[in-house]
Amino acid sequence: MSEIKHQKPRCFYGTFTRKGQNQEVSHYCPGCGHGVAHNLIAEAIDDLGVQDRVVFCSPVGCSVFAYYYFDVGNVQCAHGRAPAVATAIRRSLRDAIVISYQGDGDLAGIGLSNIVHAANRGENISVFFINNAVYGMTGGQMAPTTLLNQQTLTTPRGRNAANDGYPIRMVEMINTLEAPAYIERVSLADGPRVIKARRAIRKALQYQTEGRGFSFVEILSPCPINWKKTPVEARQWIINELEKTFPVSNLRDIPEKEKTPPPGKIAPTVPSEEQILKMFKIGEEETKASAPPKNIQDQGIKIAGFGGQGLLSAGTLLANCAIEEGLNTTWLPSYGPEMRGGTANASVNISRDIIGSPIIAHPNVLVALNIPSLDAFEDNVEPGGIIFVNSSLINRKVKRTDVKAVYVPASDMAAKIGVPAVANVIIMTIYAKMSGVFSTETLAKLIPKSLKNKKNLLDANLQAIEAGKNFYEENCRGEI
Ligand SMILES: Cc1ncc(C[n+]2csc(CCOP(=O)(O)OP(=O)(O)O)c2C)c(N)n1
Ligand code: SF4
Repeated sequence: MSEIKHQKPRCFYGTFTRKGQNQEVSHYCPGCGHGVAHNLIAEAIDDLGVQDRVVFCSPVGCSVFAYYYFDVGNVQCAHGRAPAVATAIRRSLRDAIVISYQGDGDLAGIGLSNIVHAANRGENISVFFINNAVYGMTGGQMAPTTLLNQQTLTTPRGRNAANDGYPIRMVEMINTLEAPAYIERVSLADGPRVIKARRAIRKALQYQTEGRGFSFVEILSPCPINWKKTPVEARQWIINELEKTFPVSNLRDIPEKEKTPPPGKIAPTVPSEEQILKMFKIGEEETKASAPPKNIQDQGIKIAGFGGQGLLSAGTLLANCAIEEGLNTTWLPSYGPEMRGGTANASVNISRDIIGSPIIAHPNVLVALNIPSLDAFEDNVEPGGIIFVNSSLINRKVKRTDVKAVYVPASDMAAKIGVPAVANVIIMTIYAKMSGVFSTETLAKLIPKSLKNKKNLLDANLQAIEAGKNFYEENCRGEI
């Protein structure tokens, strides 16, 4: 009986069943390098006997359908983000063999920062980088790795350094980083080269099983259809042209014992249950509700104003008051593109029930600290809601007639106290008195905690609470 020397890798599916026409054949073009690279990876997985442990992070690009071929775990990642996804899998599934398989548009274009940082952290993953010098799937546009003078859909006269920059050499760039364990560029241009590629792929996976850290294998791969060449011409072009800019070579191969410490073996990054409880202060006395939940209506509060008006910390103070009263809460900050002086807002939900989303499209309470905030959010307030207007800075009236407007000269009152940022505390005190969601005693109790290293402002904050209470007594009592 004759011995079978070569057969379809076991970790490929028996049939490549896909949606649509021609279901059971490969979706790659004739002569494409992706199929060869897949085969080499599949053989290595078989050889190492790790099929059950492999999680394949497939990219956006022609190889997006890798999950139709590999009978392993698969996550189809957002464009360029496979190294970040692979990192998460690496750190949460200790036994997984994690592959990040990416094209040049995916890895060196849209996801460049992802791969650099994963390499720099020395994640114990194997990256297979298919460099075919074009964006294949979308029809052959210029990629970061397109050669100078190479004609593509978007460089019909050839890539020109002055307009388009130079080809990016990824293995050389990764080789500037300290952490990676293994870096090699290989080619699929002919048989001997494919055998070397096979070895490199196998080594990258083998090293991962040994916990050596980050491996990066760049694979020069034909894309005959977009290069407008026959499969044979495409392979010749790799040797004649592509390999000149991207020389095939092993740039790094660090023996295990020389890696100190091997990044794959550093301290556990998944926190223990005890650490998680501590992180979120679960079970600590100070976060325990001091009162049973109040019977309140759900509150969706938006505090909006200039960055620097203290509205984001006012939001956290509000949320902490709710927690103190035994209620559920969320706090979601939103910053404008500018920093100090730009617009910002904080959304705070408060409820007796579990809160599904921190987003508040229609607040029932709006605190508008400046005109742009009133302009932006007035129309979104729920009918029957309240708008607190900082009338020191807003010289117009609320246009809506189906909401309650409370005009508080909060900035002027805060200026009298001597600390402009306490304007929020004045309004929050009035809100607390009107709504009954939390008491002003709770507010006063939590203020020292919220001030952290600004304890000198404690007195001003307590004065602000008194000013808010007085304002409520004089202007709002009995209105709600
Ligand atoms: C966020 C996002 N931007 C752009 C696209 C369009 N797109 C799909 S595939 C692709 C290029 C893929 O090229 P490459 O990574 O080189 O892989 P190849 O197809 O050559 O294997 C682009 C730009 C997309 N799907 N998603
Ligand atoms: S377009 Fe290029 S990379 Fe994509 S399947 Fe066809 S030959 Fe392969």
